[in-house]
Amino acid sequence: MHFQETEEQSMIREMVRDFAEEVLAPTCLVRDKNQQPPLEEWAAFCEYGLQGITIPEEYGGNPVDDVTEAIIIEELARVDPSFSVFYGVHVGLCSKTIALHGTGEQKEKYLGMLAGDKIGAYSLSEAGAGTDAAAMVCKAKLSDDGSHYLLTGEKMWVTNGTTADIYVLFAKDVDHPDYGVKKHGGTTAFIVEKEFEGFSVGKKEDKLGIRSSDTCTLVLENCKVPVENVLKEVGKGFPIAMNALDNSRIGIAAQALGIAQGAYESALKYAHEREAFGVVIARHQMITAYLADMATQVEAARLMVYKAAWTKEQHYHNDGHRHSKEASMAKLFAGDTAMWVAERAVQVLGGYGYTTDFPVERFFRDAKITQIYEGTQEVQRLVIARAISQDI
Ligand code: COS
Repeated sequence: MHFQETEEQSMIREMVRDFAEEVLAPTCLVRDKNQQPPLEEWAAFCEYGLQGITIPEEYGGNPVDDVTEAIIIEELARVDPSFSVFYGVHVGLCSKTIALHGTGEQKEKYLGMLAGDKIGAYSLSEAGAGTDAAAMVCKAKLSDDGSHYLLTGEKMWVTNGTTADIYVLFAKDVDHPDYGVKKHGGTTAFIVEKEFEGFSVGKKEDKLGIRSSDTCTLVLENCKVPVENVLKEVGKGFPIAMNALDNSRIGIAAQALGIAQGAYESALKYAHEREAFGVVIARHQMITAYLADMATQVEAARLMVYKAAWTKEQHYHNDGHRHSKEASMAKLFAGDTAMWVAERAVQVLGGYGYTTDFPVERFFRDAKITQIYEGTQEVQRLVIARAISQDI
């Protein structure tokens, strides 16, 4: 066991950190205020080729290991949490899911685009099916001539929903033998293009945090999806959805880690500059203790996130086991750490921390979502509890 980054990981970390500080930092506050998606920044980021890290080389990608994926997301979130989730959904929930479950033709067609400048999204949740994903009611029905499915219903909480070109989207095939028998019966994963007939973008949410990442509903009105766009097999979509979440919960944990790191660094810097009672406030014992606790929590979260990413890598390549427990533990711990550290950071800055003059105010708002999306902290506890019960 060793805890050192590889040379390649350090090189990529440095490259992403430079990009985040030079390109994302100058615009992130304005984008946050205006709820403006980072499209220009995305185009600039695509120059590095890192949009294809979950895509095999034969389809135009530049694959990296799972720890490196976490490092990239962490570094983006350290400066701009909105951009990190924009990116994490593209590489994790969308591209990776197609890479894992797609046919040769699907990979040829869609991964090539996603390794280029097209944006990916993932759409599972609905108004009445967030935590209880199997309760989804969006329906799919095969056309009379068998050439396509017609999808109807409304999806919700879709990250990159307004900006994406390609969606991995879930609906239930009403003619599947398991439909209405099993709770998730008939659930099918489809690859949907924005231009498909009957597809439209609905309401865009006005959010507390990660405001430069767009979140919206999708409206499906007899949306026409060719049969060749079914991922894997009709009725086999629920495990695909769950596996995608196991993967991307590590991405959210990495985002939370980056938020905690960014908030901690802002507080540390401020505490060494700001004077009160004749000394910098970092020399006041209470602030010193806060900073020590923040540094410790961030480091503990980092260990859990990288361990979960490493476990995912081992399972995919070696034994095929699930990494649900490690992913949910990392997401649970790192999400709570992000919230706690961001709150402490605001406290260290006092009144200044409550203003938009310093980034801790944004980190504080952004941190909250890491306790909510990709399954609330309550869902993570449920997944962990189920996994540890199977261990005995
Ligand atoms: N990987 C692969 N397959 C999985 C899996 C995983 N991690 N977890 C469950 N499955 C499979 C099960 O094996 C089962 O398959 P069979 O019916 O063939 O036996 C099926 O999926 C149903 O599993 P289960 O009964 O455990 O599902 P539940 O309805 O109880 O759902 C939770 C469990 C709550 C964990 C799930 O609904 C969930 O993760 N919800 C949160 C969703 C979420 O994060 N949404 C927000 C972001 S997406 S926009």
